[in-house]
Amino acid sequence: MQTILELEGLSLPTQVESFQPIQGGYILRGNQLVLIHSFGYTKFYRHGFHSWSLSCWLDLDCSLEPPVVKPLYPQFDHPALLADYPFTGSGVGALQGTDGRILLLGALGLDAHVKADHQVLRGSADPAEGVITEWFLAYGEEQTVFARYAELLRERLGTPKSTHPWRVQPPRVWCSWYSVFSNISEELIHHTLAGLQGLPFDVFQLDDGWQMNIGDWEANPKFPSGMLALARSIRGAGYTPGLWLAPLIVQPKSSMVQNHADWLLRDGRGQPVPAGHNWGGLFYALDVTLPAVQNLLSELIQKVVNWGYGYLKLDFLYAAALPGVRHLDLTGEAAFRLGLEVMRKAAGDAYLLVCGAPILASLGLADGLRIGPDVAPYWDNPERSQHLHDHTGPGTLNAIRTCLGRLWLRPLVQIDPDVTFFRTRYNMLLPHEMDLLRNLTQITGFRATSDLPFWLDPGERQALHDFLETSPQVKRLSYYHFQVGSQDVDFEFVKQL
Ligand code: 9PG
Repeated sequence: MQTILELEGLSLPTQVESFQPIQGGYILRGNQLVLIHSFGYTKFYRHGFHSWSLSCWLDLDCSLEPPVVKPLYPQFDHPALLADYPFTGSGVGALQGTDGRILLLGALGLDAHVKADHQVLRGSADPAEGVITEWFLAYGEEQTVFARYAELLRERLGTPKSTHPWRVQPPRVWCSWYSVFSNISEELIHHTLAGLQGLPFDVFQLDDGWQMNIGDWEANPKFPSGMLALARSIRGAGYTPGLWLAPLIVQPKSSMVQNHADWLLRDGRGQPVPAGHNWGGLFYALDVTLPAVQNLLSELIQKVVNWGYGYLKLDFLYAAALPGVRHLDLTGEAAFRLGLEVMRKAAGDAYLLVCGAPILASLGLADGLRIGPDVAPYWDNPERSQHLHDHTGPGTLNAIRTCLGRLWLRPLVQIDPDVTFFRTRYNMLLPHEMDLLRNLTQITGFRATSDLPFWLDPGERQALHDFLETSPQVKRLSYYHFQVGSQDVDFEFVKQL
């Protein structure tokens, strides 16, 4: 039906199946919504598909070009959002009104996209047959409107049921990735554990580099004593063992692909769906709607939990939500959520940090959610950001920008901005850049680092110690401005794209 919605002094010609006022705005129903606005070339809030995807406010008249490198597209964003890049949103989008307030359109279900131009705000959803998607529409102060949207999402998607003390205060994590990347070994882990003694971390997390292949989740020859023995050593040192896995993707050389090619997510022509390019080649996604794949996921998670890992970083999860033809007739995010539910159940009380993960579809199941791209010990890589138009690549600027755009998720899930740095060794960040990242971490409350203890001088080690011991008061003064303890923090630089 066509109607004119009256909202906080706005009159919005709208095409919708039905609508109903609710505290703070309207609930709209429809799989193809059209709203005519009169804001012209204003600012648009874009919300990317998964952890690494660009999320920030953009000028509708800016000329942000789509990323250049096509084989990496799945790692950047959802294909439907890249097709109309950049004025698209996964689940939610918003426009700034002439008085500075914002008009938010946010789906309350999965597999929904928002799109805008200087005249129209659209919502489109692709739910299961016969289902009509519900949306929240509101006009108001940015923080109020996002808070109300988050509340409605929580009613629909829940929050994790865990009674773990980490529900109150996220764990403090040492992660191996941002110092040695995949060059981890049993020896280095033992050496690092010894060096960390006295630093109040909760979790010691091994990242990528321990496994045989992506898809073959057994220890490689760099871990001759095996993963169970390693977990014992980590626990013996006083930390909860943490482990990285990418359970929903597979490398072509993995025994999983060799033996079970029928488990791969496929396109309409029966070809495996490429899920990205990394580890020296392309990789594929699993069809998580297959009972055999669900068994495999359940067994994998139980196996690593039984080894003794109580904190699992589940990475590259977006792959299972890509468009494709599935055993069950489910759309991408709904299928992914089914897979995550299976892993949640198998994990029991273990903490699940999801990464490279579809955002809305992870809510209520994940304990922690990475909300931005990888940080790096440098500010930006202009070859990638400027010349290849990719703002999802590793770098501190990219990470800060997208994390800032996702702070509204904090009431729903623990939000992980990625690690922060204390070392000056092997680090090109300037002191004020390190400060900005550290302040972002305090704003999210999720504290982690990858610095090797023997890279830190005594002052840096002390700074890390203090950081782990204190949580300063945080006040958001505006979208870009914060007070963190006694420091005024200005993130306005992220506007420059
Ligand atoms: C391990 C890492 C770390 C890191 C994750 C993830 O090719 N890519 O586009 C690409 C994107 C992200 C990425 C790696 C590759 O990082 O975010 O914390 O766990 O995997 O491989």
